[in-house]
Amino acid sequence: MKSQFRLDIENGLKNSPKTLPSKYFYDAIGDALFVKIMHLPEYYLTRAEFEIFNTKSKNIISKLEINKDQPFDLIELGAGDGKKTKAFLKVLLDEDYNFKYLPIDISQNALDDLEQSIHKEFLKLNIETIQGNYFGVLNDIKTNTTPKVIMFLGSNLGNLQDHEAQDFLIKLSNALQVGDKVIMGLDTIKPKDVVLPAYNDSQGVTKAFNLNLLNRINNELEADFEIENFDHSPEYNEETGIAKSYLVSKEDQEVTFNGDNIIFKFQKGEKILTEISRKYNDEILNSFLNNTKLKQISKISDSKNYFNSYILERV
Ligand code: AVJ
Repeated sequence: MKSQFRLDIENGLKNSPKTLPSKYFYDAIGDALFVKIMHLPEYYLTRAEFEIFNTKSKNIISKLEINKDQPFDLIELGAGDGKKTKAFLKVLLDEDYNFKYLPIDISQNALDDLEQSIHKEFLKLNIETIQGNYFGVLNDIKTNTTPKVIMFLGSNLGNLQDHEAQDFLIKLSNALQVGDKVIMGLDTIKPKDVVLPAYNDSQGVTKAFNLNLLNRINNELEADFEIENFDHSPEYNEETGIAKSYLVSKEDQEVTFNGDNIIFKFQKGEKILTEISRKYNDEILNSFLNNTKLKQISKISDSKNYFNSYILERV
């Protein structure tokens, strides 16, 4: 039987135009490259969101209206290295909130590192890691009535197409009980000269991150992509707020998947869409929340207004 990975990749390459799902960026090499991306001078997103948690966690916590006597679950979707969350956890622990931290990530590798570092830095913290994708996890948390705060940071929602994001928000809303909260970190729509370099850094880390997907396919699906025959090419539309990353074929070429003898043809200049990074404003977020029971109750921004932490309540 074909693995989900193989099915998703082969189906994406049968599409026209060709696509590859960005969730497969994150193997061990992809995880490491993404950590590098978060430290790049051009990649403003992580710094801006970190600034919010580093300077305004108390403000965020006050908006969550948590009763200190009532234990709650702090569930983080796509936790990654947890750098921003740790600034938040520290304030919660200092202020004696009674909670369990449940980071969820697609990468077991990232979760293991996070769990280790959390144990070192926060001796008292009750943590339970969960490997999986967000959609699966939303089903699992539905049955549990412990009050919840869901963290969905890093503008990860931006990786979804608009209809998928709306579908995700409906599922999220349905998985929560009245009064539960969501902390949603979203990149703001801003000019091209700020956004594009974040996806096309001068050191070529983002290019390596994008091309690593082809390496992963070669390694795990016995394909023969010639990595040097593809270029990294990001685009950004200021009006819609949508950034897209492509891999562009530098020549007419064929790639064989030796596992099951499928051949894909690429034309010179042909683009494969590998990632969408949508940016948000209040209006777009609110329109996506329209069909849900989630309401925006607060918005906290960094000093440059590059990034927003939205607090949503399940009403
Ligand atoms: C983690 C999905 C928010 O889209 O900005 C960074 C991933 N891709 N550089 C983003 C990413 C290229 C990132 N997200």
